[in-house]
Amino acid sequence: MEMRDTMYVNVEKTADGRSDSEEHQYEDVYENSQVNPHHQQNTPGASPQKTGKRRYRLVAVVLGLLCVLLLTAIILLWIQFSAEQDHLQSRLLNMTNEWDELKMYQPQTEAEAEVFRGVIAYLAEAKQQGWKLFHTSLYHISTEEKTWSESREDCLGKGADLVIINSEEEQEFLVKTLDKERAWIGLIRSDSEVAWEWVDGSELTTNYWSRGEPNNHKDSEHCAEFRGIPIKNNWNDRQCTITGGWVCEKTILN
Ligand code: MMA
Ligand code: CA
Repeated sequence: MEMRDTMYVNVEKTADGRSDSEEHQYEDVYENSQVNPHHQQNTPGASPQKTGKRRYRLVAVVLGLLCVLLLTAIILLWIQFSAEQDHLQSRLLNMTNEWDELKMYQPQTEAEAEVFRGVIAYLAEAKQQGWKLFHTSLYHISTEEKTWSESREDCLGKGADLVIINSEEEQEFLVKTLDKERAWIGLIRSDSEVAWEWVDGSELTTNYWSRGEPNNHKDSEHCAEFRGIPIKNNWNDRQCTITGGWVCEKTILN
């Protein structure tokens, strides 16, 4: 008897506890319903009972191997999944406040988890390129100096536009982020007689002009900037053709 057979028989007898006579009953039933008439020719000299037993064992061994394979696959997938989770976790932990909030988000379905993974990947990439996340927007502070129009061109080229300030929180975030740096914002008027307008065409409602601004100095100031003073009301109107830093903004929604 082969080693494999020995092992199998031992397992069979201890694991399912069936008596020897019961075992033979099963084998007889199996033997009688046998559909392959050539089977016995494959094992000349073997008794019909022995042949049936072998086939029965073969089926059991194959099923056993399949179980082992399946279990291995499940374990491997599980290991891979937890490694991915750990990676995401550690990556998110390195990020700032906004990211701390984001990582608390618990996707409810697999489809949602998929979208969440996409968002995380997109934001991680943006962060590497110097974008800062605040609420649902990404902000990019220039390292060069350009005129207002050139600045806007740069933002459009980045899939963004010059920043539009819609809330006090956003203004405070930008004041804090820019600190003493001057920077163009997406606020302009085509001439001295018309109202200020944001780059998306919306009218200016809440403003954060510095005291005494906009003064349209020398009747030539039609573009708005953060004037480089870290206080809440720090906008100034300035000549559009002067060069300065700028802030781009793009939404993460869509
Ligand atoms: C002053 C003030 C501003 C004006 C700039 C132009 C330094 O600030 O008059 O309103 O826009 O000068 O340089
Ligand atoms: Ca001014």
